[in-house]
Amino acid sequence: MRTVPRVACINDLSGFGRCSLTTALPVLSVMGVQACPAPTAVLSKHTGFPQYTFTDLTDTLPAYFESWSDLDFDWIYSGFLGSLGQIGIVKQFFHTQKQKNPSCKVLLDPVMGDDGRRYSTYTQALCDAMRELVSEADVITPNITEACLLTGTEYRGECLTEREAEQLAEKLMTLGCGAAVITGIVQENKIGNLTYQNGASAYSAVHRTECLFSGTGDLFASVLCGALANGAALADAVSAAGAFLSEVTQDTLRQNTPAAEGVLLEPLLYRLGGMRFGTEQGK
Ligand code: PXL
Repeated sequence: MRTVPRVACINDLSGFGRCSLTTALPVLSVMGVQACPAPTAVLSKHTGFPQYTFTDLTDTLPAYFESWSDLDFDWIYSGFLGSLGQIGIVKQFFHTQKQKNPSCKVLLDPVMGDDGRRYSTYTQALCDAMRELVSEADVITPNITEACLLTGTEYRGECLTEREAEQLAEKLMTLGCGAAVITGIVQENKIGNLTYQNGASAYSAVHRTECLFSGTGDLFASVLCGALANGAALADAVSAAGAFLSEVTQDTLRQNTPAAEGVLLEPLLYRLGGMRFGTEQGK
């Protein structure tokens, strides 16, 4: 590992609403990770707002990645993919990078929907292609909606028992990923994440706020990525991300800001800078 781990962040740039790259870049930087953005689309606001502009950058990506072919990354963190062609290009980038550096790992956040619904830009064909991309990932972080879309499971709300979540994770594992973290599992006043790796699952939960803020999945995956890139074991990275998210959402709720503007991570970002993680070795 380099002194400063290097991560390729494939995600959109949304000018307003705290999500994707505007979340990933500050989080990774404060965690001591070099975050290299590859923007998949530029939006004036994220798609949760009533109006926004959307500029698809698929055509720019092949040359962008080609110019990165002399670089190698410790992790690739892939988020919102805005078109079908993009998924193929990203898959090729995974292959090229893994060939260059066999220890390069892929964290894939299959950003497809939330609360039982697909995002407005997300077609069935995109869902199918995302399912294939999952097979290339070392770790995936779907919420329940995304886990259902990926596995063809009927969505029955955010409340799942640990056993139901484990069964959903087992289905995800059949898609070929190395590990799966299902986020946002609701149990009464708690919200939890189920991690499935090496044939076993672990569940951890934190206090839940009533309000559903935009971009929480991006914040979770970004902190997770920062921890993993620093050598944390997956279970420790999941706990760190869950705990940080809980703090930030509770703080945001007190400020009473519109849910679409996302969680107010700025005042608490500095806390991520103090986190220290052990290495995977010996765990
Ligand atoms: O937070 C996920 C996300 C990422 N990128 C874009 C989005 C959303 C959710 O609405 O619209 C563009």
